[in-house]
Amino acid sequence: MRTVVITGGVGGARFIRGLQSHLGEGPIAGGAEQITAIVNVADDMWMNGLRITPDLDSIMYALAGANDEERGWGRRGETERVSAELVAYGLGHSWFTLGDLDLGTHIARTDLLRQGIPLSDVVARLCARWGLGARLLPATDSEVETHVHTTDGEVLHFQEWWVRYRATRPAERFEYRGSDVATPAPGVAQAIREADRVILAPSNPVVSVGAVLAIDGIAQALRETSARVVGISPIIGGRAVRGMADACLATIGVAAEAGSVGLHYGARLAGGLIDAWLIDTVDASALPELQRAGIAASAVPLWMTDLELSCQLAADALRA
Ligand code: FO1
Repeated sequence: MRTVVITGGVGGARFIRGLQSHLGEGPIAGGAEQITAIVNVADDMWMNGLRITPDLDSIMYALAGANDEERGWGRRGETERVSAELVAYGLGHSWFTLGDLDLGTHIARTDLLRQGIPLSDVVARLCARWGLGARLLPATDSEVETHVHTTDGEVLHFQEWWVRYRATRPAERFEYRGSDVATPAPGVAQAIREADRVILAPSNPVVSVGAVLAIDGIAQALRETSARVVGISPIIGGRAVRGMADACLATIGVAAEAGSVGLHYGARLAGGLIDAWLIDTVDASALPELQRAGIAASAVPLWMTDLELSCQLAADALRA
């Protein structure tokens, strides 16, 4: 079976690991099950002359078992000697640390990109080292970056808004800069169309899943695929599971509620993007309104605090 997961970084990584565990996937792949992750690139940025791609790296490191589980990003056992040197030269960023091992990835990626190799091929090359047992595709090979227009008139790259200001500066709107000319990376639309099932990971609906859907042709492929499309709420009990999805939802006028986010994606039979929507048991009161909207909703435990729970969530998603 072919499963496609549309995802951002941390939440999606946990879910995909659960999916691999449930399908008996991973490096010992039977091959009968194929997982393709279509990953957000709009968190990406140039820093110190290097192309940083946080969501792709979160998924790659997590599936490789090389990630820092506590922080949710970067490498396990990281050191920051090079970053300290950059600071000493006045070229560091107090609010964003590039670890030494992580820099190995950024240098390798930038080296390949500067040779004219498209991002999707660069991703395949970097992932080949780790033997992930899943295919990672960037949503697009173009540079698309989320910029945040704050209510006090400044425009910040998403990373600065997210990491430096922890999403505390009210955002008037999110601009997916470059999405107007971006096209899906090779294989993305085809993967969605040929999938047996598509899952929207419990990632930020605005700056992660939303930024993927902003790439021309991807939302359309979702509407047209014969696969069942199942979404997983990133909001549990009115709070974002990780990060600050609630701050992003407020900006687009969607309540930080599991039901509201499902309605925001909309039922495919009503022209929307999902057939089914998983919410946590604490949000079960939202089931009727979702079902009335044509969304097959179910309430299951959504917290993925360990692999066992992620595996169970994957099983629930495939059954939804
Ligand atoms: N997040 C932080 O909160 N602080 C950091 O210093 C930081 C550095 C960093 C470096 C590379 C990378 O790929 C990700 C990094 N992140 C950091 C996380 C990043 O902001 C998130 O992974 C996503 O972009 C937000 O979803």
